[in-house]
Amino acid sequence: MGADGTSLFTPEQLAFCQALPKIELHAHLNGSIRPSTMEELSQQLDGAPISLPELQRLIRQTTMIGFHFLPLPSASPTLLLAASRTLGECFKLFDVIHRITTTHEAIQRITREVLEDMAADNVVYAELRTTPKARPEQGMTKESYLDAVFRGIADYYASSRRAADIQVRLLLSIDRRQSAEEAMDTARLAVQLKDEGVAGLDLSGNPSVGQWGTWRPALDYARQHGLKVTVHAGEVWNPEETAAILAWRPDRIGHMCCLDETLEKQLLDSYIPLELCLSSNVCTESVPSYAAHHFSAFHATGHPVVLCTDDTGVFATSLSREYALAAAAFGLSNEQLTQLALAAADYTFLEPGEQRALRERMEAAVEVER
Ligand code: 6MZ
Repeated sequence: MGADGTSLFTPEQLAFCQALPKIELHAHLNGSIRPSTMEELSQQLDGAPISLPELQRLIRQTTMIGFHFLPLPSASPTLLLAASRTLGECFKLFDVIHRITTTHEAIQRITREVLEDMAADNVVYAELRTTPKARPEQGMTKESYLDAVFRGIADYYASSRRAADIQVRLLLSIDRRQSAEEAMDTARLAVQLKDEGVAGLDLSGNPSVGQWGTWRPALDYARQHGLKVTVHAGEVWNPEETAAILAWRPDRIGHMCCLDETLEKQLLDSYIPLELCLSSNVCTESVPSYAAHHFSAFHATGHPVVLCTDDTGVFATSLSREYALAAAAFGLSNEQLTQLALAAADYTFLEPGEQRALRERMEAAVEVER
């Protein structure tokens, strides 16, 4: 198996998945940064520039993993991060990424590029999530951070010939390192920006940090004000928290790798849609292998599941690649892959009429391919 996992599926499987119109419901903005942009931004920092060697050193030091240049057929040699780091190492890497994406310009740029990459991968609808950040030393408030994200989206629509192909909504993330007050600020901001394309709130961040009770009032507030809520749960073994999250009934749940029989039954009974990220879970060792991933068991029971990428930049993946991995690991037919992609429309945080329109648009695109 290559470091990028390409030998895990056939070129035909990947080509089919690339042609499939797809929905991305779990993608973190900063984790989806292009590695080439990461390298460039690291060299453009004012004040304390981080050169590539320094960045590599930092990454090796924090994750014991280096960069690998892999030649890709359609592009110049591309910088990929080797896959396989534990969750703790992964969160140190996010801190490194956050050190090089501190300006409004950087946030605007990575937002545009993430949308370009998704559109090129035939993603027709995306809910992009990010933690609004205040950086007083950069003159950045949570509001101005989000303005930069909105400008990045506008830049994408202004510059792309295929602009109409991808519809975007934002989810604001609460980081588990944040206090109840900071979480509430983010929830208020999300409610204020409902008409600007913010569809919901997300709880994410290092799963070994913090307590569910801290952020729950903010999630309650968002829900009471008509926003949808998705929560990362069960990324590590924490049965009390996972049970409490299930009892709260988020509109969607991410990961759910670490479950016992009771929790699994509770989840199945809840029918809450699951956002599943194969590469992320395998790379961080939240699950032992693709073949052992819980996608298969949940999909087989008819539980609502949607394949997502999590962090394309960190895990060197794309949504097509995630579909191809699932095709190969679980023996999914092209028809099953198509139904999986179409079903995701029902789990978006769009209004029911918008969900139907999205599904019809996807069905029309699938017909053209047939
Ligand atoms: C939990 C994750 C994550 O918000 O700065 N994030 N949270 N589990 C994961 N699995 C690997 N991957 C990413 O994007 C980066 C942030 O998203 C969350 C972390 O809080 C990370 O700092 P933004 O755009």
